[in-house]
Amino acid sequence: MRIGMFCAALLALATPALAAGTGGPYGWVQLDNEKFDLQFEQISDMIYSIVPQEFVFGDGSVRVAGRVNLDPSISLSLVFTDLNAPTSLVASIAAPLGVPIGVPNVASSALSGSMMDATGDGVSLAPLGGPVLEGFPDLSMSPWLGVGIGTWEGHGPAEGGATYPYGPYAAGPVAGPGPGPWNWLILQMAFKGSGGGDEYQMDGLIVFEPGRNEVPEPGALALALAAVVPATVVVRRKMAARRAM
Ligand SMILES: [Ca+2]
Repeated sequence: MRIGMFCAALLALATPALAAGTGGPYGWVQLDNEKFDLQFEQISDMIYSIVPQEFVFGDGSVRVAGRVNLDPSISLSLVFTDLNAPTSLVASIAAPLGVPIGVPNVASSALSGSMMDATGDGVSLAPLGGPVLEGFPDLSMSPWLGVGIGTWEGHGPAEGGATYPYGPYAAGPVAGPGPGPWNWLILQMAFKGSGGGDEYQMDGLIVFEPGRNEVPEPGALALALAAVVPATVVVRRKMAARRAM
């Protein structure tokens, strides 16, 4: 029941943009009912970067960075400032696979971040009915890759500016879905903030590995995780520069 409700919610949020495919990866970030498309820059045959930029919404702002490997994996780093009332954020990135993936296959995920309580009245991060981060192998957003991670976390009143870690969470490697062949990898991150200027810094990663009978070594996930860091550093540097101004 709960899974069904979550899928329905994801479909309602995700279907319009994901219906409009192009040759490369594409994606968007949405706050409540307001949405912006992400921009991508091709680095090599299989690698794209998510162009680091800031989107200013009526109820907050989101800075993004990240990387898409059509081989495939997707990393997304974002910083979300939630102004006014609590706001729902959904970010979705779809990558066409360089080579379709059948079975067997394996999937992994990782998610970590932090949350800052702007005014000291408490801060929370709430999933929108399912995991904060999940991957999908098809534009229909079904099935899941089975590596959904990220749960509710919150903290009560404290000093304004108090910052707390979120996670870290990780899942996999696990056997991914069949039968395929799958032609897409989709990363979706979705959660609700606590408003009032509270700020969320999130790093998410989804890895989908084709054609292996054995799950990859944990070290492979660690290496992939390391690729997330530079994107985050870019965002943090930009934020630091802005604050210094
Ligand atoms: Ca707060």
